[in-house]
Amino acid sequence: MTIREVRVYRVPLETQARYTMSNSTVSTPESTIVEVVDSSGLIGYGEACMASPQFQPAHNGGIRESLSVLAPAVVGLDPTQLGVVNAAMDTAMAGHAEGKAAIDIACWDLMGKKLDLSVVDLLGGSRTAEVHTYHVVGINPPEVSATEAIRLQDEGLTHLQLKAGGRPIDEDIAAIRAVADVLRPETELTVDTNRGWSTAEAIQVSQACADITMSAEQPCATEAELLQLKEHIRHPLVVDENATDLRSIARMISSGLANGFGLKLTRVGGLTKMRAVRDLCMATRTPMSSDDAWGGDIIAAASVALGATLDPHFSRGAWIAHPYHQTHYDESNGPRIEKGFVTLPQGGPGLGLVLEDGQFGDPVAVYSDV
Ligand code: 0XW
Ligand code: MG
Repeated sequence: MTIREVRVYRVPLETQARYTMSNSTVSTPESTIVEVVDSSGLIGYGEACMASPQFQPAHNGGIRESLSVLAPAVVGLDPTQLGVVNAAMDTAMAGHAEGKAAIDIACWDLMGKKLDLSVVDLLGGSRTAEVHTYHVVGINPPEVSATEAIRLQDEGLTHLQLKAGGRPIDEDIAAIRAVADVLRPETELTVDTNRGWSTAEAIQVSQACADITMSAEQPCATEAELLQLKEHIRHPLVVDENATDLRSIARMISSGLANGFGLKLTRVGGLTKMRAVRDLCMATRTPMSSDDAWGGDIIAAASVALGATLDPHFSRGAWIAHPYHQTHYDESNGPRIEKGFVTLPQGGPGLGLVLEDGQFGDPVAVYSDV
């Protein structure tokens, strides 16, 4: 079994429920879908989609360009030998974890289809009956955020991620207080600043909200700043944007900096690399989420598959972009959120999605062994 062809597609995702982060607004990102085709004609699917040009240092057009180097490096390899596939991509090109992730995920899907097993089973099996998710409450006036928090809890959400940053901290503090006032006992609150505060601002907000049970996610831009503020803040620190690979994650666990992580499959380079991160986080009892920046059913299915394999006690859930856009590649099996939990696709082996040959239109590029 070898990789015969890699096809690349560009798929815009119409976003209706726009949301704002400290430094960006998500509008209509263009997803990149990858089909990895083996010598028997079986197809595995992968996907990478950046939410905005600011969140993750990658560009949707750049992901497709990176595939012009990465795809030829894997054509002819056995897609089930994921160590070899990943080593070939890392040798061909430094960085560009997003393009590597799309190919890696497609190989997992292909391997599942070949072996008639789900990706969840290939990753070690499900540790939970249901994978919980969290929902973003965007940057808004306090009363708007509180109303949104009430609506989401009415829908069954028990994990809320309130965005902050990019405005005077008094406004952030007022929004945190307004949301905290309407939180139900079972709801967990994370305040995610997406790198938006200075260390002084992060310390001031944390101290002003010392009476509120919440976590502070990525309050400042760099690991050095997080180290500086760590001993002065009153809340557990969750690292997102600075958690880029196994090495940085290991360092932030062993230094005691991170109390948890918001992890993105495409930022660490796919399921193979995320599996190693998962094992490290679970061995060190460090909570993590299994998310991505944005995207459709394929990346959502991969995120929830890995999310299902986490020890529930140390799982921060799996985030998917679906509630924010209306696109499903597979109407019946695409992951959906029901009462705060994400459904796992049940359409068959691999990622569990049923996708039609040709449904993404004409490929923007094809890399093959002929
Ligand atoms: C909410 N997310 C998982 C998706 C967005 O793109 C950003 C991210 C976060 O936690 O910052
Ligand atoms: Mg975050």
